Amino acid sequence: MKKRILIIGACGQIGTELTVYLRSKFGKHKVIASDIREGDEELMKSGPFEILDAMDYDAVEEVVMRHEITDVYLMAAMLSATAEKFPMKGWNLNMNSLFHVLNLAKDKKIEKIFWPSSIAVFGPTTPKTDTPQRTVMEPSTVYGISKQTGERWCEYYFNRYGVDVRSIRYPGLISYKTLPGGGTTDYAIDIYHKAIKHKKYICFLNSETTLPMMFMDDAIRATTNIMEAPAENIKIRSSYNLAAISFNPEEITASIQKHIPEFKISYEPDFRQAIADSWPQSINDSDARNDWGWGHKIELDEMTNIMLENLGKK
Ligand code: AKB
Repeated sequence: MKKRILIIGACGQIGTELTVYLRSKFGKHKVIASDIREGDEELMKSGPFEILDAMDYDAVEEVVMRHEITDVYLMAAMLSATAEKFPMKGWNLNMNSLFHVLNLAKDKKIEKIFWPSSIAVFGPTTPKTDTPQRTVMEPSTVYGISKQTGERWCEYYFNRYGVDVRSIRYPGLISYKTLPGGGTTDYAIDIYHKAIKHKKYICFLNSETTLPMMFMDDAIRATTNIMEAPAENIKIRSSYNLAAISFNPEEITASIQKHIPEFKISYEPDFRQAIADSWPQSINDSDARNDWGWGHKIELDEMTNIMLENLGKK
């Protein structure tokens, strides 16, 4: 098989697990991991790795040509909370890296792109529940603006140049292998770490902040399924809504207390509350389900079992 994959941002929360999964599926030498710095030992030992700055077009092109890459997964991004602190850095990273891979595909140097969008494309004027695929989108964060703009460019490059770009709007992703960095949904990971270590957690969102979330295994399955689906099934070339579970801090606490009854949560909302309040509570993902057979598997309590069991071992 000719397929050769480059993962840009392979040491991040999604990239780490995506790299391991794709290497197990296609063989370790077919999957080149890259990031601006080295990742954990397991990832570094698992196959070829390149130090690569996603903002440097020449460097990305050189790695693509040298390794005869066909598919790029562009996982490097600055997430919502960090991008509010560094707006121009967030914008530049999120947009420039996308243009680099879109232009490589336009010039036929690669064949296929995966680019992650987010529920952050929605804003305060979007319907909050069962948010449709097509609806009002007025994102109020730098990250959301960059993701919505990116979606427009993906669709444009598909329509104008035939670029095979595929994308999903990730909800908050929960995993135990690699920590996330700088997101608003990160509390839903930190809470498990603190429950095990200290039996208490101070949450930066209030108790009623319901957000769409997903366990990482489901997210990896969605990512690889959309990339492997026949091109004609991918009818949306901006980005697909994707849903699994929705919960608030009170509900995840109750789920943890089934295992750790003495666990306590308290609330000290900070600037991330406004970001969370601007996002939907639940997502309608019927297009993804109909077009390429998406369906989530892991519910809240099962996720809690997996998280506590695996973090408890560390
Ligand atoms: C964030 O919180 O910024 C991300 C996201 C929802 O895209 N996890």
